[in-house]
Amino acid sequence: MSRDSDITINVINPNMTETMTELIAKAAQASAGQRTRIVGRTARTGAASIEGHYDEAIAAVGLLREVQAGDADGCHAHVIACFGDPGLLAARELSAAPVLGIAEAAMHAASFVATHFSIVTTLSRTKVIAEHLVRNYGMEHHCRKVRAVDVAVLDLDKPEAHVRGILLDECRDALRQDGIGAIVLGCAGMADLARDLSTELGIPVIDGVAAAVRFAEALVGLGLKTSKHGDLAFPLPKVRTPL
Ligand code: 2AL
Repeated sequence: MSRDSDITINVINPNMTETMTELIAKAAQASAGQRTRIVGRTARTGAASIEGHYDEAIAAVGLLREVQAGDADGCHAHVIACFGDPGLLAARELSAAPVLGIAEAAMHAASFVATHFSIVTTLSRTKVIAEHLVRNYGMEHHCRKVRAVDVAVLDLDKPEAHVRGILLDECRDALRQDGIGAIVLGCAGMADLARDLSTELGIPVIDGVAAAVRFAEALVGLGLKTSKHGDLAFPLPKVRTPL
């Protein structure tokens, strides 16, 4: 069993935008235990931002490559820092270390602190991705609504996009209309906003990067690894395109 101080977490941004990886790694380190080391990695192939099914599909291979790199470096756990959790189950097949998706982590965290939550994501076209995940993760009883602010992922850090104000308005609408006790932020690029929004709104606002990092620490601390019995066993040896 590892102590907190021994843990290295591989936080992978599956989109190709380095500035976003920096924001994510900073948020991950800020939420991590004092002596947990965060390694931020960026996918080298795929898309600049992930905002649809096609982007998710082409991002998956780049993501898997960074899982493999993290394993080679001896990381104790992996975090997929994109709200669609692209390639999550494939990553769990590839690695024996725990792999957490930020959507799955955020929804579980929300369900621990509120009976109902809503998700506030980026573009409307990505809502269906979050809705599918809600069903896949058995969260239909907890998630009241998936909302979108129609800000593109790569505009989130642009001052002229006024993201804080737009998110606050959407969260306030969710609070008034959805019968919820918590908000889940639906993009890794919103990681730096959760704390401030939570203070402003007076309810838990959950960033999946922080939640996944803390859950990863807990799983490593418990000595739990990804099961290699059944569907998450290492991929069968066969002819394949190398990663
Ligand atoms: C995301 C995310 O977290 N990173 C990315 O590129 N796209 N999710 C989203 N809903 O826009």
